[in-house]
Amino acid sequence: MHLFASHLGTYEVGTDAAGTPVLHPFRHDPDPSPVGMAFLDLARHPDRVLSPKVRKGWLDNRDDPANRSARGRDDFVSLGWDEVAPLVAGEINHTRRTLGNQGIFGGSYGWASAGRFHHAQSQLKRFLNLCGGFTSAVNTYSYGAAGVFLPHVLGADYRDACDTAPSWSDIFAGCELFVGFGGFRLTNGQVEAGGTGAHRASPALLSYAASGKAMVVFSPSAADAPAGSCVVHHFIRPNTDTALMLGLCHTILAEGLADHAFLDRCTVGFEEFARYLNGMDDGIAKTSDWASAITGVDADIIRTLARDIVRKPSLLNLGWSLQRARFGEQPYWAAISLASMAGHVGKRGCGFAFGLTAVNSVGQPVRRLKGPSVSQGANPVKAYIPVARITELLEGNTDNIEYNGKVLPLPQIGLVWWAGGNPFHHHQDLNRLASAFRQPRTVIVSESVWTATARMADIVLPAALPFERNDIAASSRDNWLIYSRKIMDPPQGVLSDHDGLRRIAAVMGLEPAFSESRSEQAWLDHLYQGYRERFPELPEAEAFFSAGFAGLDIFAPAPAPADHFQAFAADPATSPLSTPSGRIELYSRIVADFGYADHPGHATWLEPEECLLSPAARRHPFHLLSPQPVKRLHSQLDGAMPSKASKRNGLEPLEISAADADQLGLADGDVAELFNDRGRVLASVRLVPHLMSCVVVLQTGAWFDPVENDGRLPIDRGGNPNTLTSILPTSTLAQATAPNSCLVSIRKWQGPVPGKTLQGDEKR
Ligand SMILES: Nc1nc2c(c(=O)[nH]1)N[C@H]1C(S)=C(S)[C@@H](COP(=O)(O)OP(=O)(O)OC[C@H]3O[C@@H](n4cnc5c(=O)[nH]c(N)nc54)[C@H](O)[C@@H]3O)O[C@H]1N2
Ligand SMILES: Nc1nc2c(c(=O)[nH]1)N[C@H]1C(S)=C(S)[C@@H](COP(=O)(O)OP(=O)(O)OC[C@H]3O[C@@H](n4cnc5c(=O)[nH]c(N)nc54)[C@H](O)[C@@H]3O)O[C@H]1N2
Ligand SMILES: [Mo]
Repeated sequence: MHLFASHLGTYEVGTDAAGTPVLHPFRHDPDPSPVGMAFLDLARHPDRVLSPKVRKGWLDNRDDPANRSARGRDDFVSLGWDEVAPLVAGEINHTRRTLGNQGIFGGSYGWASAGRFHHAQSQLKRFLNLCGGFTSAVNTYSYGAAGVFLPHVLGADYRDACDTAPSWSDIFAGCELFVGFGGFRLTNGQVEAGGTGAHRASPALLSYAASGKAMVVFSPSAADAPAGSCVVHHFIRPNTDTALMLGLCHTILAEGLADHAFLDRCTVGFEEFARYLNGMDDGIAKTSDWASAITGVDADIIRTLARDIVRKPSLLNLGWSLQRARFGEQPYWAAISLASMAGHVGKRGCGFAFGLTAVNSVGQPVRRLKGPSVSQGANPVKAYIPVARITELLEGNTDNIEYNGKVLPLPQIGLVWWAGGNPFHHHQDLNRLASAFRQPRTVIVSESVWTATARMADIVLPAALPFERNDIAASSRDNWLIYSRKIMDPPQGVLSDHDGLRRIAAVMGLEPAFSESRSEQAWLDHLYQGYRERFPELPEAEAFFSAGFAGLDIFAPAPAPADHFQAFAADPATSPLSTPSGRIELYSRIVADFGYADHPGHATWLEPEECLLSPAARRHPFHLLSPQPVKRLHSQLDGAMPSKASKRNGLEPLEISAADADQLGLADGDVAELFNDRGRVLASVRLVPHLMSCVVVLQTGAWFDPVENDGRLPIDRGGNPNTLTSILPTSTLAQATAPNSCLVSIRKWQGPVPGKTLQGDEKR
């Protein structure tokens, strides 16, 4: 079978009546994503990068720092690979000479495309390590707060975003009350880093919701609750879930319902936490009435739910979105504390879970195909940043940042090289990021399309699209292995990242070490061999490549693995967690000793500077949420049909309630301007029935397209929410991204809508 693999799933390759290649759903996928079927649109995309490009001002004047202010505004000239390779090699050598290897930033965060060999960051990092190393980045935008903070509370085994949830089969078997904070955005579950052969997350959630078991969902959007006769949804003010959970904890404590046997056996620090709940030090008891005033959730609902959570075998699930907000560590700690007080941790399908339906793999009862990858080698440079501190790094105004009990020195950066990510989609406060990107001497971007990031580069290296090369795709959290076979050749002048880097490595005398003299097929054979060594039940290579797919348990899922916390809860002495105490730390001495005001030693309610309760809401009265896009994968496929069709007159939709729109004098289809002190964005008003008052939504991923505006803040006609969000971190501890804490004002746009800025490769 001829297959194409993507993060949105696997597709069968066919042809239409005219003989043009088309994608069809994979026959073994019970819930295929229609969005991924649009991938081939990119082959004809007007914004395709068709040859290496170099910015004119840089080419003419790269030794004069004044040229940098034209980044993002300048013309480009086309060069051949033979001309661009020595330019790139020259910049690497220049940076090494002047600043050392730490002057190269190669962190390159981003989702790139599925495929174990042609993974853009791995290829670039392998190459840069051969050049002597680079300043790197750690953690993710997805799970940046939880991934750093949870090891203090649950131990290092629970660092990974997909490792806390019980399996769906255990949930069906054991859970009678499922409480969701942050909701279940079903389209999110259709994505998996590395791809999948079978989407099972949304069907699993929907069948739970239809099972007649109780489900309660708290979210500012009613659309986050699945349909079901026993599903109840309550609105909650964004960023206040911690207060709700503390109110639940206080009720349980005050009514004598806490499971002290579990708390004594399996946790440490309950005493400190209880002091806080009772307001012994701050004079504020965290009662249900207190929580109600903060969250907007009725106090009776909180009290009733507290009793239900204790009495019924219950599971608390938190969306990852909650920790992409200011103080985003706290709702996770509060949920662990609440589940511990209820005594459900370790019971089958109960306790707490993070991210069920955030991506497909969370809670999947499958054996995992953890396999080999292309070695990145070792990085001799020790300097790194938590990934969301890129603006501070490039601005160069601070010498160091505090992070997780350490002080990280920030090196001076002369060369930035991004491959397989789009910071002008994913990072916050894009106008400020644009200024930061104008600081280093040279910016290189490896891209297939003219993203806003490519437009900010001095050198753009055109990368083949994922269907223009052969690869093996697999997610280490899934059980499918897919041979993603080339559908067409890349345009002349476009190379895969690997082949492009080979050309540059050749100029630097590093080619044999980089390629190990293997062809693409030899690399795929090598990787497949690695899988077979780990999983001998996989077929011979020849059989795999001709069938197009293989896997573990493909047609009969393996029995569910035991709940993570089962053995621990049964006997913490023999199955301890890898925390200092071996138990769940409801109070962490280590965290407390860091002394961070924004991250105390136990779960704590801290009011974000930007939320509906804060004084800043008097100036900018709307809370902007920026969830994952329904019709795209982040910024990928924004130019393809499903995403284009979701826009109006080319403008990204602003989701808003009818009552809020009415107050603003806005009607459906009007053009609205969202603004705050950081940016201005145009969007098309879309009235929706599911949002609470004063909460509006711009989905992520629309291409940032700033229109210069006489020295005032540029107007982003592309509609990217990150034009408005802030770089303020979740906390000093995790230094993670916090875009879901963002206030904006909204007004009707009176003037004409500016047209799209430069489009088409030939115009560069
Ligand atoms: N406001 C707000 N912002 C957010 C979030 C949010 O919730 N709210 N969520 C954050 C999260 S969780 C994430 S994960 C990030 C996602 O942010 P990113 O991962 O940066 O987003 P993508 O659009 O997937 O970027 C991948 C880029 O790689 C390119 N690419 C694909 N394949 C290849 C290849 O083979 N070679 C090369 N060279 N390039 C390739 C694509 O064209 C695309 O431009 O966004 C974050 N940003
Ligand atoms: N189609 C599609 N799916 C994707 C992606 C994509 O780009 N496209 N990206 C993938 C990636 S990289 C990631 S990390 C995951 C992210 O998965 P999540 O982090 O779970 O998803 P989000 O879409 O950011 O948010 C989910 C919901 O949380 C709610 N929410 C936001 N803030 C709050 C709050 O303060 N309190 C409460 N109670 N609810 C709140 C919003 O209403 C939103 O609908 O999605 C993945 N899935
Ligand atoms: Mo993510």
